[in-house]
Amino acid sequence: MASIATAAAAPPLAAPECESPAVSIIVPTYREALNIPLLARGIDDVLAPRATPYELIIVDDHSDDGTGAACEQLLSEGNPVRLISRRHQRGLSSAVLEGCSKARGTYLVVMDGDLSHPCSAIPAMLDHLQSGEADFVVGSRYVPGGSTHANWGWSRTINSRVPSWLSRPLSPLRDPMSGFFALPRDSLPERQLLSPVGYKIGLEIFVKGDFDKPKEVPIHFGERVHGESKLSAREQLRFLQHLRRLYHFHFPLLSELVQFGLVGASGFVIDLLFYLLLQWLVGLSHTTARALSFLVAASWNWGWNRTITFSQHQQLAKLVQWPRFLLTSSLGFAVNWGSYVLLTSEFAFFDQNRILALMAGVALGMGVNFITARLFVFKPFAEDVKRDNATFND
Ligand SMILES: Nc1nc2c(ncn2[C@@H]2O[C@H](COP(=O)(O)OP(=O)(O)OP(=O)(O)O)[C@@H](O)[C@H]2O)c(=O)[nH]1
Ligand SMILES: [Mg+2]
Repeated sequence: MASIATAAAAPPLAAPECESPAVSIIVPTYREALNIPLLARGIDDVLAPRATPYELIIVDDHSDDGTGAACEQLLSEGNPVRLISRRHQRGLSSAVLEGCSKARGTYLVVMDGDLSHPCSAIPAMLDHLQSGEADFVVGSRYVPGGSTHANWGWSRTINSRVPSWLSRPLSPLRDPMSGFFALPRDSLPERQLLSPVGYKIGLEIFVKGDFDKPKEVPIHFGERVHGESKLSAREQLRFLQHLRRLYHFHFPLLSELVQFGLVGASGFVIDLLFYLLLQWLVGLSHTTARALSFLVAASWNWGWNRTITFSQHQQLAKLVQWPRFLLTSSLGFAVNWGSYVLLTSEFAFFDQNRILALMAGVALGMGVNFITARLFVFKPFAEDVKRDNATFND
């Protein structure tokens, strides 16, 4: 549960003089006590000359490094800082959403607390929003004029570039995951639509929101000044899960079809493996081995489709769902095999190019498999069906 300044016994750390700031700057922090004063001064240096009323919201996960004292010090110097200290929750994305929900500004700016995002970009980001030229602005490393720290080695560069490439179909932005972004507060998507999983809350907000004028402002992405990175390998794996969900949100049917195809491809390998092993190791006849390997592969596919492809669909009891999936898979296999026989016997072209007939059979079989699995085995919830129809009608 969040509370304002619960960590300190001192008076609440909220800037009282700034009742309705134009801008709320939200900074998630964990053990950034040494960086916070530098960041606060950097922000003030760019916003004070413009006379922009703002509040700086630090959402801290109960750091034990003097973050509370650093904020108190800033407050005593007249800095419009508010500290939200969370005791029972951790996570960068949920911290950002917590900050957004407490923000009072017309515009929100989200940035890291480790000084890797340059405060000097904030005025340009706000100008784009205020002029109405943009409805979502990102501080970007990957547009002309943007850059990263010269010491970034190849692994850091890959760690940053690959996620950007993987997210390309989801947004027109080159660097939606820089962690530095700004938007009007009233265009923040509904809280229940957002899942604060992983590190990439900017991408989550952009994909789930209704933004049609995104813009990128070039930034130099610096090195953190004090403290350690909290971005672990586990977070990076979690990003892949997050990406899968976002693809599902953005391209519901296509993403299921691709996952179904990938599971099917892995099932093909299992099928082949068991077909050979059951003959070599167990000594079964090739026909029995074929039937059993199909059973194993279809069960494999069922398991992965249940856990991954259709994880967001209605889940029947396993003992009901498994035989149903075997049935629909058998139908898919019959269509696959039947169309191969039909094409090669009825069309000279396919008889001369049997691999093409095989591929056409696989595609048709998979199509039938997918449709029947979705209709009879992994039924979508009613609201997903409505959304699919809307996608088709678009
Ligand atoms: N509230 C909160 N903030 C966090 C948490 N994890 C990271 N942060 C903050 O989120 C910002 C980004 O975290 P970093 O550790 O710098 O992650 P990064 O910028 O992706 O990784 P580096 O490039 O290694 O710096 C920093 O201000 C962190 O203090 C968390 O669990 N809770
Ligand atoms: Mg950082």
